Amino acid sequence: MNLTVQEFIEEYKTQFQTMFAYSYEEGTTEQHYTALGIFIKNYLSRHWKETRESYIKEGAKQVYYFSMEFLPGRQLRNNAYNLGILDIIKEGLTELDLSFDSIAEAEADPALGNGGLGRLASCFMDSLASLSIPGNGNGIRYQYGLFRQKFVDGYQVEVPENWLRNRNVWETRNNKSTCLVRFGGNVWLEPNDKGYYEAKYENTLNVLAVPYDTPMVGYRNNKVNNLRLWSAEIPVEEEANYHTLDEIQPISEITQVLYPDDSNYEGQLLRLKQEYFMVSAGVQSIIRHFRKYNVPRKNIPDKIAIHINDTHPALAIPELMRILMDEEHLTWDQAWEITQKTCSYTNHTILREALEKWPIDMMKELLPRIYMIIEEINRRFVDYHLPLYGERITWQTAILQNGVVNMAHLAVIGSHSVNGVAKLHTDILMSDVLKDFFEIYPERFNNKTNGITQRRWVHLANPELTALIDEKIGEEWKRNPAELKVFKGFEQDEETLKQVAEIKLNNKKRLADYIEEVKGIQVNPRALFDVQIKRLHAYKRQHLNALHILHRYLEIKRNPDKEVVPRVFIFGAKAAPSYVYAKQIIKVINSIADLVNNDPDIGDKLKVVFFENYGVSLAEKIIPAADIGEQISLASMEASGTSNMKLMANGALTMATLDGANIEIKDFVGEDNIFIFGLTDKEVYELKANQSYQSKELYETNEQLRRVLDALKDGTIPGLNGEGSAIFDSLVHYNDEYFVLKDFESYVDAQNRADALYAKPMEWTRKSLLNIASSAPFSADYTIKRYADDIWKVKQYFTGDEGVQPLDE
Ligand code: CJB
Repeated sequence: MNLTVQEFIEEYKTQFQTMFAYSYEEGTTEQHYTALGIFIKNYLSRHWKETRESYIKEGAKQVYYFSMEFLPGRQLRNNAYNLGILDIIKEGLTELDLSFDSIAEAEADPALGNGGLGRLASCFMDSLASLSIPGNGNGIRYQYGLFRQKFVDGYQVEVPENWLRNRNVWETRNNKSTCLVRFGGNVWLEPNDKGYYEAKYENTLNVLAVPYDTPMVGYRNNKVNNLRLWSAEIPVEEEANYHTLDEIQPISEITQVLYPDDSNYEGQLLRLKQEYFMVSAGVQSIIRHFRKYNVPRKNIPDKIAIHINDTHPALAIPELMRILMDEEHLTWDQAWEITQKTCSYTNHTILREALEKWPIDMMKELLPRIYMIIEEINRRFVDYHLPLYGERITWQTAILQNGVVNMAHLAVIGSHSVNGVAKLHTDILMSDVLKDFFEIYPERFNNKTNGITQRRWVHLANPELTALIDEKIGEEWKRNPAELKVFKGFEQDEETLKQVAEIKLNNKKRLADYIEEVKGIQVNPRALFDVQIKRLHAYKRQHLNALHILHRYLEIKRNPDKEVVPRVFIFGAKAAPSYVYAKQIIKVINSIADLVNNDPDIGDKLKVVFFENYGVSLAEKIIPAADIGEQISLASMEASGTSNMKLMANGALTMATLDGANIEIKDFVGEDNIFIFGLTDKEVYELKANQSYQSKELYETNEQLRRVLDALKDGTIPGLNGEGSAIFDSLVHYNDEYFVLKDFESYVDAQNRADALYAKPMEWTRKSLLNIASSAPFSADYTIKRYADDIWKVKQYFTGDEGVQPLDE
């Protein structure tokens, strides 16, 4: 199907008129977005159908990525690009006097996730399709996504995100594939005359799970995979039983809103309901689909891989057991073997507060049959391991402990593979967080360092840079990221360096205009753009960044005549609504911004910009314009990070602790081309173990630090209502849990090194180029290839000579 510009124009005009009964000239931008989205969806629908059919025809093993979060970002541009029709559409629209860019901005950005974990799931969807791997997403169609963030007087205020207000052009409601999910009631097992036990239910709450399917378009390979998001409804045959809104509430609330907590476990009944709802619907529909393969049930693991993205979907394990036993009538042992071979689990964090532990009573009441199965998994686990490993290890690894169901333990025991998301993180899982499991099942543990899709984060977000790379090394890198290293050959080429610098400057000018438009702050595009974009969390240490800004401010005030490298500090971060400390940090940074941006002594030397409502679309604007990417978590705490990869791929230099994937970034780019500072993970562990850290001593002995800390509470920063003091107290009086003060000096040092380098533009740009050229290993295509080969054992399905070629690392 080779669409021409003229064909597009004709078809688009007809399409518009058919939809709106107006001619296209009269359309609003929003209408054009809808018409264009539907045009593209129609265009890809044949591939969508053919891809699905070909997987069945080929008997292909399929992977199902179960995730409570997906952050796909806007899809119009991405889909058109991957289909290879973006330029044609742009040209066609220009001829019609329409702007593709403005139309694309009319799309709602579906915020169906909190942060890195959700975005990773979506990068993986893009890579699965682009590598021609049969891979599907399974998640929840939240009616309201992550809250929209506003700042009022510098405080975060949360507003509902009604992303479905206008029509979602990408989804297809699939009434044919609904299933029933049961909650509560009584369950018992009854022997029947066929020789097996039947599960009997009474008084259950029955919920209809309705799938909405969204195409996941592969990069120029005619492959379209499926993202299935489930929505909860009243079963049609039970509609007559529901009379009031209150009665409907227990059902409609299930898929109403995404929990806004990132790396934090809340233990609320509704969340458990959501998790089971998604998992049960997903597993039921997979097993139903499996029947199409017409192979014996013992072959389920040859045809299906279920991936558990963090513990949130870990109930897939008992749910698969339930279906195999209660509905497919397999024995426990048969079902268990299949389940373990089918399921695999990724851990995304070592934060204790994020590890899910559900009260047994809650689980028993909400999911009685599932709880029975978990109890039995646990009983068999303990019986088997007690004689082999003894009391300590067995009880520490049990699923049921002190009245709770430990979901990480369930996930490890029920899976054949457990992976971390960066080398250091996996090491910490094996040596600390899951070390007893590592002793029992060493063969299950493996590392899969995260990755990002260059298609969205470089090709589309940074078209000028992409064109430059194409010009210098050809286009092969787009299909085979390893080719990007050829770009390193240009590190001494002055002309290329000038072009790289100019592209960065252009991106910064665009961002500067945007900053002026939305924040009313004028920034100098030639200043160093220093970016920290991620969830607001104490371990990510946005407050360390804030202390450094304060330090700079005070220095400029003390030495107004000293030359400084001008900087614009850029933040984007949402805090969980109930996370008081994180919200205090937001307020303090906003107040520092007010102080700095309005001080006439400061001028262009220092500006602070905190964007509201950080998300995928904003990231696409900020990242190409960044000079420095801040990755300053306390070593050992950030499992991987992925903004570090996106920023590096766009030529930002990384300001980093030796944490998560920063370590691998350093290894690939070389330590001369990254700014490393701070404690190592080993030092952090030691300090914690010997309890020798006294943050107050640092405050008392380090004058520079004291000045900065005092500024938090002595009235230097306007508009604060105790937030500065709260942070001061946490750092000085409550012993600074995340070693902010301990790392402060070395951070300031690293920042000074950055200044010195920025003063030598060619040298800076050379390092920037080396970062771009060293970013290929962080392509999600590689990450996904490794998951496919090592964990899921799924193959790439090429048709003819189309498709992404096998990758050469
Ligand atoms: N992560 O975004 C989340 N949410 C969680 O609940 C737990 C972890 C993040 O996952 C990313 C993808 O693996 C990691 O890069 C990041 O370090 C981690 O915090």
